[in-house]
Amino acid sequence: MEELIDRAKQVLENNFQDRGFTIPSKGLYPFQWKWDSGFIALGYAHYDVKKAKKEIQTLLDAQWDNGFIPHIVFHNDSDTYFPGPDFHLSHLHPQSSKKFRSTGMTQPPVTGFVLELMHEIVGDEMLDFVKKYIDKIYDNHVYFYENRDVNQDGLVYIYHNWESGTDNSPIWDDIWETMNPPEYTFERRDTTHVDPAQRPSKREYDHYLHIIEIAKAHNYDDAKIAAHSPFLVLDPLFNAILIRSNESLIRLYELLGNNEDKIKYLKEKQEKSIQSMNAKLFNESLGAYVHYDLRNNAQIPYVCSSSFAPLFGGIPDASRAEVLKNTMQLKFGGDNKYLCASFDPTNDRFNPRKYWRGPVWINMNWMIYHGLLRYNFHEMAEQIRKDSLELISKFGFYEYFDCRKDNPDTENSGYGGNNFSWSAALFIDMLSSAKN
Ligand code: 9WN
Repeated sequence: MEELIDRAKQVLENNFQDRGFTIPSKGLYPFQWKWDSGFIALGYAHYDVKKAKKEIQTLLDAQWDNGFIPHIVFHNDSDTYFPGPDFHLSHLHPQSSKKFRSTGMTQPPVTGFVLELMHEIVGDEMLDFVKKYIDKIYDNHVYFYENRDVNQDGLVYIYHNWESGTDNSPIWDDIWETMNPPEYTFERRDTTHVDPAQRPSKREYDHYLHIIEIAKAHNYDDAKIAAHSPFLVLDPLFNAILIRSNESLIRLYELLGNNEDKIKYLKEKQEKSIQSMNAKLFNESLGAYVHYDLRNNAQIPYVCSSSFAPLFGGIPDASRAEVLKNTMQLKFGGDNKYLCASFDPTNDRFNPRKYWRGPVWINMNWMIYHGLLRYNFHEMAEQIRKDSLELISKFGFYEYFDCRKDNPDTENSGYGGNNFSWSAALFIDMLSSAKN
């Protein structure tokens, strides 16, 4: 394992950029991504505090005046990725960063819980950093609640599948059916780095680009997006992460003292968010949390790895948590599968090789692991941690992995980008949590 830890550090080292941030994977993802940076900082926190801080700082440097933190920050130019800054045109929004070009969409708000865990890993040496940056993260949460909580029920919307982080999940298939975007002409770059069988299709990209064109036509205005975007979803993963990060901000503000107003605001939102999550996003017959389509005013009735993220946010009560664990065991578990597939392996839409349509992702496993621990499901937590470490040890620091233990297609079940930063960073974190 020591040798693998060194290799994990090497992956991060090689992906680290002079400007102080870490790319997810060479060639395939040449910029800074929001939720990647959070997971990457957790890895660094175990052995290079300076880099851990820098990772978060470079991300927050690109925050907009309205508190928004973009999903990609284009610190540098690169022609290995599409769509880049010239497509996204973040300057269309009047409050966008004047210093950095970025996308006009966001990603799951991990920075709150990351800040708390960095403090936990490093100790009080982190307090000055926490003090300096916590308000920026708080502003990001206020941004969500004031601009994206359309029903005022504590649940915030995403307007693009790239905001979910689970980009081509079968969850979105029914939404694509409601749209008929033009056939755009563009040059894909991802499929020059990765086998196209493991990536989204051209037609899926047409949908992705079309939603951005609509948002751009409204200068990325949140209210107009809420009114006009064909994609408007309440995502259990995104909201569970917001809730988990609220909790961290509350605890950190309590530790710092003198922040009563902010604590009060967060606690009020927290209570409402948890209530609504349980009332609106739980599907009794599936025994899992599901997505909710705001355009259609209906749940999207499929189980995927995001369905278990509420455990990480402490959202279900004990008996509902038990139901969730059993659903995971029944549909995603068993002797011939690694936990946890990104989409229900018993469903027709499951594809074990394609991006978010089935493969195992290490960041999801890391959140589910902590969620299971939170509810004292020690055996299953240990299973998911072991599976994650085994997948990496056997196949390498890949972006995603086949969940089939007896994969007939290939000897290497590692897919997507290799030397992928969050797989390396969370490998380091999961190994160290075993020692604790
Ligand atoms: C679009 C960087 C990102 C991750 C996402 C993952 C993938 C991008 C892409 O890579 O998405 O954001 O081009 O496919 O799905 O979760 O943050 O690693």
